[in-house]
Amino acid sequence: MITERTHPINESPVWARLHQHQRATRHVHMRELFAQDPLRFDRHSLELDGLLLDYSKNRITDRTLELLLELADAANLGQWMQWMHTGERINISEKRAVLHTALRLPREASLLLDGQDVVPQVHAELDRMFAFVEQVHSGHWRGFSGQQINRVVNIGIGGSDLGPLTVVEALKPYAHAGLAIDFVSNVDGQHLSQVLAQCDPASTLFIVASKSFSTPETLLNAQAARRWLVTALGEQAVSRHFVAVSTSTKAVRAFGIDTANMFGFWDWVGGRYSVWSAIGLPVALAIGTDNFRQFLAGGARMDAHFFETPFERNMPVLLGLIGIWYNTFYGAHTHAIMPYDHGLRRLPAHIQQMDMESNGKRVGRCGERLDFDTGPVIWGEEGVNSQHAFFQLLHQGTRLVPCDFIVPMNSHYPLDGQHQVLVANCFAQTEALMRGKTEAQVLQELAAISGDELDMLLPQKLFPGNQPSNTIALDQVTPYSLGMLLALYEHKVFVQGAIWGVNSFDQWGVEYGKQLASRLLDEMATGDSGQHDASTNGLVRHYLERKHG
Ligand code: G6Q
Repeated sequence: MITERTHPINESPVWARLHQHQRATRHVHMRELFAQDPLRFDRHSLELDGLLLDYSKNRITDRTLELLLELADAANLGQWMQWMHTGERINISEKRAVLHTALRLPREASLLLDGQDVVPQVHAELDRMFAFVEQVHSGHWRGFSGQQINRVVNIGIGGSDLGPLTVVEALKPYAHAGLAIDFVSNVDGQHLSQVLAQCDPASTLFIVASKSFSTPETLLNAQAARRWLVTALGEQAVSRHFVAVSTSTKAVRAFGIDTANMFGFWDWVGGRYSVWSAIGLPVALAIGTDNFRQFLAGGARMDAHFFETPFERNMPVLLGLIGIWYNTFYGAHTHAIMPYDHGLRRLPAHIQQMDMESNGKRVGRCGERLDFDTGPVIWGEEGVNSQHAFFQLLHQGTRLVPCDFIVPMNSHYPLDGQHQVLVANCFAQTEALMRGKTEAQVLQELAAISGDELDMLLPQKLFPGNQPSNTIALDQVTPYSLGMLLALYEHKVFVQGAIWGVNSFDQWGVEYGKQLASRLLDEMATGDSGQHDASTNGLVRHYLERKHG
């Protein structure tokens, strides 16, 4: 097992050299870099199977990249990639391998974990899942009273929700006709109630998705859905209307779901990396098995690129390093993700979870304290809409906010040239953020004004520019390209975690959250306002006094 404590990366000589380099180059404007090098786009963009990554609009020079690549070597990135790839237990605190990439391996591949080949297990489970999907689609799997299933409700939260939800939304153009898919995650009764109001019990299938099968929000929603179904159709209907996805057969059985209707996965698949496993069941039901295979193939294509390409041409490595350049050496606290595609609107939330749960850590892999900032705050919204909302701050605020723009070159819904408007908006934003608007330009615009009014308006109409962005252009959002895109971000997060020296695959903060509410719940049930701080005690008392009934 890998437990060897290494020197924190900020003690490596290249760390100090990167700080010096940042101080020496921080006033260089990207406008100058583009002016000096007409081939900057060609030199700083990469293409892989219809996915273009343009990273030229970044505050980087050849020297920056050289130093960042040295940083990757100093952190032993290649070794960590190899360890992940071959199933070493790199999730040290939980003593687990990290093998979501094995979920995307072709049937003929092989990968040994503790002497056992995991690939046949992965494909056996995929085959079971695909057979089930075919049964539902063909109408062989029917509801208890003989009706065909026309609505699926996935009950899960966190990794058992966001990944599949993002993919189902993004791939709506591939949706199987006659099957609606809903997702219920929040324990707030609104969520389930509003979805159930749309459902007919006789034709609804529930997927209870939980790796642990012990997450209270999911189990409470699942129990409520079960009561709703039993009230309408009786106890015997449960086995035709409930399936489970989990790593725990015992917990699924204890909940009362027939384990013949359970699809499994393994402890070496982290929740936020699990959409490629049986957690992807709602995706497979939505888009069909061939499309799901394409999604896996896209992920596998990015894996091959990641594991086999030299770092200087490796998309996830470059994205990770450039992110570290801003986060660590410029002190940028956040990173924005802007999909210019309505279907991809949940992508920022999915990447937010993937990144912030993985790298939101303050200690190193072996528990050592880290004296530098790690994972950034990831945020974002769909493009165009956000231009009319928060882009003001990006253009003229005081903060450095690196952005990723994600845009398909072709739409499934082109609507008379509207897609071109979308693409033009996306590119124009990246240009404006990079270029800004100079004093000379503003003076020209304000030629008719002078004196105090000019003094007042001039600074307000200036745009500093030099705001960095990456643009990821997909030929079209397809199962394959989406697979590549998600795997690209998974590996970017891995690269950053490996360099900062954190364990990107545990999540004690989430576990803590799971424990916190239970004590308060007990106290609320007994009417005891508890022994907390004055604020928490006061809030509990307030709730107990004000709640109806
Ligand atoms: C993901 C996290 C977390 C998890 C949820 C749901 O990596 O571990 O978001 O997915 O807490 O957990 P279960 O799938 O076990 O219900």
